[in-house]
Amino acid sequence: MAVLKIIEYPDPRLRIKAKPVEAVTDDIRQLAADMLETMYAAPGVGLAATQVNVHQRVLVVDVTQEQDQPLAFVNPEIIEREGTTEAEEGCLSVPGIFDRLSTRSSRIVVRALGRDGKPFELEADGLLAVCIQHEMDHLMGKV
Ligand code: K1U
Ligand code: ZN
Repeated sequence: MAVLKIIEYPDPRLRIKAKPVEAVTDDIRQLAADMLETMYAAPGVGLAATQVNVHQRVLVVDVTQEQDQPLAFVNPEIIEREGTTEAEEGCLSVPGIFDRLSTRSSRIVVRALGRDGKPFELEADGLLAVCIQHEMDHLMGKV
């Protein structure tokens, strides 16, 4: 595994819209593993492929204090959303700012492919829901 370089605002590559992954190959699995290592090293609770200058729809999150529940999402889409929440957010691509306020859906259901290439759905709320929405913004080229 490897710790990758996280690109920082105002790098224009953060504005590139990621493309769907065509197949979950060993390269994609390696990318997800490297992204998790990069996220833990930062430290952070999420990371989008865009932030390591890979413009494919892959994101990773782990919001546990123990850092023992890594999740990887390939081609994520939000298929249900409910409620709103005011969230304090940080961004590893905007170092030094950890309290930007945003309005997010408070509960979401995400559909994605896992590292095994199989589809799964995950219901999320709290920090996990906020973090997934933040990473999906990165994949759309939003900072
Ligand atoms: O995508 C990113 O820039 C990562 C970002 C994700 C995020 C955090 C909080 C709310 C929404 C999205 C971060 O991980 S910032 C760092 C952070 O939150 C953190 C750092 C150390 C310990 C715990 C959290
Ligand atoms: Zn961010």
